[in-house]
Amino acid sequence: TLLAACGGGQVGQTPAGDQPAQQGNKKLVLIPGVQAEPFYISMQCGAEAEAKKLGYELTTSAPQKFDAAMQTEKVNALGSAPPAGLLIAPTDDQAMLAPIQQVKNRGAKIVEVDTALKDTGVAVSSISSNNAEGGKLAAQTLAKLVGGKQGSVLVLDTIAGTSTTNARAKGFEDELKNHPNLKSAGVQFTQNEPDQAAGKVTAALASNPDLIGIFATNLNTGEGAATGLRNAGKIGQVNLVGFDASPSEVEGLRKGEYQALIAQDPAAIGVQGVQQAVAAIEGKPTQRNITAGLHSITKADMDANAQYFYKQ
Ligand code: T6T
Repeated sequence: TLLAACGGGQVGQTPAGDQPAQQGNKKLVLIPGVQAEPFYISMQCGAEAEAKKLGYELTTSAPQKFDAAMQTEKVNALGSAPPAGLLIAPTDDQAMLAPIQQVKNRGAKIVEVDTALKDTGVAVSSISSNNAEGGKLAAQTLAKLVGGKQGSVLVLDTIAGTSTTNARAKGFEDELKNHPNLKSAGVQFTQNEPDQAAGKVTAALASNPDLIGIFATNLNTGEGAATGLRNAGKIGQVNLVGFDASPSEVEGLRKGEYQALIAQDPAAIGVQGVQQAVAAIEGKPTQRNITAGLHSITKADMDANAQYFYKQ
């Protein structure tokens, strides 16, 4: 479990009067992809504040690693009397289907936050960035950064089956076709481990001497990419476009290790996740798909965009 440094946010009062429908079960559980990670901490902060506002109690139960087996244990631990609502970021778009379906069968309303299952029939709502669009935005940002220069570009994805980063990589590769000066050096999986990402960068630099850009599809791939470039003395020579805006990525942007970051709005995903879960529990209308905002940030405009930086 993690203690989020949520601080500060205005938390509303429990509404008096209105009694929600379901037999007094006011419990919500958030199961993020992994513990102690700024994206999910920011999501948790948003979710906790909104739950409090709506008179619900939200607890978070996070796996130690971004791993479907570890996340399945957390889901199974909800047992036979699950919360009224489960907000979950499935770490695998197929392997997490059966355990989540079981919680649903036991009466919980399921809301997907960030990642999603392939099977769209389980959750009442999914709240996510437009990840394909984020990948496209990353390619356009990179194209702008290199000007007309020719060269190859590498994509660092996390794990096959992670709906979000897989969609970002695909969105990026699709958009590359509109920039003939940029040649794809391929998409590499990194198991969401910074060390693996660093190793893939070292290898790509060796096999592609013309490497001019890297798209890191999330926080850990970005941190690993920066390490790989640093080790090779290539910081600033190879443009690094990252995804997310963790404190360490923001620091990297300031130092010139990243040339741009595509920030998500994880707190808004948490807030809307709670709203959808509560609506479903109380028999009110829900919205099947909700898209959260994305923001491309460079060093030049980073101070004006500080509201998009994640909490730790
Ligand atoms: O990029 C986010 C999230 O959107 C993705 O699904 C997994 O990685 C992060 O949590 C960042 O590490």
